[in-house]
Amino acid sequence: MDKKWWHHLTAYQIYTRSFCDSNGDGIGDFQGIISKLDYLQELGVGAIWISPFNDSPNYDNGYDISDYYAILKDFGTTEDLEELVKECEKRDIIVMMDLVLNHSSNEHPWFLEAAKDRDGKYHDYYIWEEGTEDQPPQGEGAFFGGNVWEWTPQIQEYYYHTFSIQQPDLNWKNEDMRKDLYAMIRYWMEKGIRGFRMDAIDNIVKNGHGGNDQQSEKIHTYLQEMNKYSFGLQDNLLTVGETGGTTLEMAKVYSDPERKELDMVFQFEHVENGNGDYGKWTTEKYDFKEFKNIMIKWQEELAGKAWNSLFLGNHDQPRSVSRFGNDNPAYRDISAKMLATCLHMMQGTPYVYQGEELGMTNVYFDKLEDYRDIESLHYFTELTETGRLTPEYMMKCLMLRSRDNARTPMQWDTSASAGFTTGEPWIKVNPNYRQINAADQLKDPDSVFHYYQKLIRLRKEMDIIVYGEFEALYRDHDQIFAYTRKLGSEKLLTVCNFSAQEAEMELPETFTEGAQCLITNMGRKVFDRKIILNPYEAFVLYKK
Ligand code: TEU
Ligand code: CA
Repeated sequence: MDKKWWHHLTAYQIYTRSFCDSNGDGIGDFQGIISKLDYLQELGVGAIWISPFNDSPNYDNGYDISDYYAILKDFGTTEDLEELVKECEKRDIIVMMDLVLNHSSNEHPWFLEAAKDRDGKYHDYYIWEEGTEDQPPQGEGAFFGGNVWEWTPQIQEYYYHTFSIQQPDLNWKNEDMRKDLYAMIRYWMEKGIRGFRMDAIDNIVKNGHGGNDQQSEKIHTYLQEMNKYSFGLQDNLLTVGETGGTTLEMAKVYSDPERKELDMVFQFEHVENGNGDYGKWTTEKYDFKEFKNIMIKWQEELAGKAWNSLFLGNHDQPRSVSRFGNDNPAYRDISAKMLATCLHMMQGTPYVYQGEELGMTNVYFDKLEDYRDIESLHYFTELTETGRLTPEYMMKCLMLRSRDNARTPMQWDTSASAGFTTGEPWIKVNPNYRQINAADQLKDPDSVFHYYQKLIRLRKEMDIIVYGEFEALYRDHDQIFAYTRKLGSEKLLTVCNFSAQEAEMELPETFTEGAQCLITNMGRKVFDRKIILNPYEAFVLYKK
């Protein structure tokens, strides 16, 4: 694998709205981010991916863009963004922008024009189908509401939307539309943006039967074109595609450096494991062995061919410690560190979601009125009104799986609203901020924060973590996730106990003598041949 400037870095995802509010309006903003850059520098991250910051009516918190060139007023101005980029440069951090190119807002001027006039230039920027008001075309259910087809009385046509009614899909078959998007990307590159996360990018090709063709060859053609006319023009950018439907085979194609598409993609197999009849709306826990197999498979299969992205949480997922670890106060910190160990010693680029580095947990709102997320509110209505799930059961699902779990304000300190805002936060703060917050953890050398800091530093310093060959151990064990990495004569062993019970293991021969412990979440000092792992224990041994 050819070496790339970004191979040693760890990225950090900022959900701006919930990160830090500088002016007391209850909404996080750019000046808030700027005020926390020293914190991020101390953590050691090399990139920040910021959630969409373009103008938007915010039906889906910015994932519905009404002006690709303007900054959402809640977040600040273009000057604030420029200042953010500059301040990041000083700290060796690149700013990655979230590009929402599968759809725009229904308030985007393109759409307003398109919905007025069948013969106008912008009509073809979206996807239309004739029909009558009571007879929509054939189509699947939309992600956040109703059918994918929505009626427009004024021109007697249906438009297509993968997500909510307020998010009409752009028509990628239209070359003018594509060129307008590429020009927009170049505009942000000139503003100093050094990376892009491509939202829902494998939805841009439709299958002609009211659905998306996430396996289409055409997606690759468009990505190559986009690469050529925008981010590929500079070699100092970093790109990652959000590809919810990607298979291993597709991922290899997307991120094959030779093909000039994307640097890497987010795959979702590991976070979708355990889904049921109604997708993620279930109270079932994830299946550890399946999870492990999926993680191993991606490590093995992409090795030498393409690059992995590594994540356990983001703004669409519940908090990783609540989901894959154990957020009971007795195990919270330990299991958060264990999960981080498991992920950060793998090959690929780790993405830390804001607050994960503190071990922030699910908020478990038990009142529907506390939820803000369009997806949660939509599915609550749809699944309970059709009688598929009872309201009581659906509330339990929301508590475990709602995207709002990840969207409560960042917990900075013990002051009111966790130091996130001096005003009224747009979504309630998790009351556990008195126990879990950045200020306390910065003072404590054993905190989850300092553990992440160490993992991030190790990746920066050690080639073996970046390039070492991966080999899984204990594949069938139902508590232990263990693997080695090898680079030349160097060897690395990662051991994690994913359970609340002790687990017995034997150290591989090579590591029984002369190995150095790089990191441990329990301060283990003795590494005998036979080891009884404590609940959620993790360690990494290194041998030269
Ligand atoms: O998500 C795409 C996507 O497929 C998600 O709907 C995901 O499967 C779901 O949220 C899991 O519950 C992206 C963004 O990350 C998300 O925040 C947006 O709502 C969505 O696109 C539409 O832009
Ligand atoms: Ca604000």
